[in-house]
Amino acid sequence: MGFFDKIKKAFTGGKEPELTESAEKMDKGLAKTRKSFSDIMNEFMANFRTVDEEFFENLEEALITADVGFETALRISDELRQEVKLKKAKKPEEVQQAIIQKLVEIYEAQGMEENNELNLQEEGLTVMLFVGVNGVGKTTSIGKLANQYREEGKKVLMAAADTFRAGAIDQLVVWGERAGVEVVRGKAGGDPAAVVYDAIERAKEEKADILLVDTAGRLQNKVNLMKELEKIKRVIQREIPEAPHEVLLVVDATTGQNAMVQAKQFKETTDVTGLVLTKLDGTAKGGMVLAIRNELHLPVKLVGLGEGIDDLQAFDPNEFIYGLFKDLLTPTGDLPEIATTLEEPTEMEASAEVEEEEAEIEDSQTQEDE
Ligand SMILES: Nc1nc2c(ncn2[C@@H]2O[C@H](COP(=O)(O)OP(=O)(O)OP(=O)(O)O)[C@@H](O)[C@H]2O)c(=O)[nH]1
Ligand SMILES: [Mg+2]
Repeated sequence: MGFFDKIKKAFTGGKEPELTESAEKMDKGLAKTRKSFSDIMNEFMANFRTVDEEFFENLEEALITADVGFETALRISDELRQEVKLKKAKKPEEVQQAIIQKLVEIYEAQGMEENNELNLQEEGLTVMLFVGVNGVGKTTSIGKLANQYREEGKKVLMAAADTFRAGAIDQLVVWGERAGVEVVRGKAGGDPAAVVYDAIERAKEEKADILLVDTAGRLQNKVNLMKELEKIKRVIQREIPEAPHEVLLVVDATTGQNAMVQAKQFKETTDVTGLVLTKLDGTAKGGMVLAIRNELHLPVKLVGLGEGIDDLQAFDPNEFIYGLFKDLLTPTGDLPEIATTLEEPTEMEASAEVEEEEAEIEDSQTQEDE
């Protein structure tokens, strides 16, 4: 499936109606991130004269500024150097489309095997461990997620295993009240692994569906932090061998490459199963999502789009890419139509659209051949 089709599909074909609402939310939440990405690309394009060596150098620089990652930036400009279509392009819009298309192509290719869904057990307890440095949004994300699952009718428990930072336990308790979810807690300064043990026992007794474990973002030092996480994991595994079902690393998207460095460090020491990317409603540059996939090879599973209880969403790769690039895609005349088609098309409309597109593609191919 081609570039436009894929993005289009996220917004039209084959989805449940309620996802349209989430697409809209993602779209709104990403407004600042999108603007910051578009600004960088627009500034780059404003200096466009011809596709020469300087062009590629500036492109690399712009992409790095947009947080797509160093390797990805180089790869994109290298691949674009080979593109005949780009060399022939005279109009800035054509050049811009070629760049975005390449970004999406690589992103798609790298995501073939990626599973962005949370590993929820159909039977019995699902344990999710949240890790990450201080202030990234672990506790907030847990509170939001607990609320979502509780709303879905699941029995949820939270474990306050950040016993290090003063106030951390109370903060989770406040979220528990908001979400209507019970918090298993111990003493401040106590052993976090003991809290987790208690929480698992309780979850078993109460036949809970989901246990969300909050952990400390900072200890005396990094080694201690990693050791503590290991200990927590061992305690969980002793009780439930196949758990934790998710070890979610929370990173703050506004910190760009710093977040990438943190993720690499955690990945080396802990078996991270996925990422929660928070604060995408802020001025994150969004390109990070490409760097995460292309260079880190960890699936993003959840995104934080605000401080409110409803501002956490499942990560949909297509929705996200559309949300990030849509301002840059309009010049082709191919996408404005999508922007207004947030509603589900009827089956007939959808198939008519596909036929139309196929005809268009054939047309353009015949034209190229001529
Ligand atoms: N705008 C915005 N703010 C967020 C988001 N997620 C978390 N925050 C804010 O980030 C700040 C830190 O969040 P916490 O949940 O306390 O972070 P933490 O990782 O638990 O931090 P420590 O407990 O210190 O390790 C809070 O002010 C949150 O409201 C988000 O998606 N968007
Ligand atoms: Mg916290």
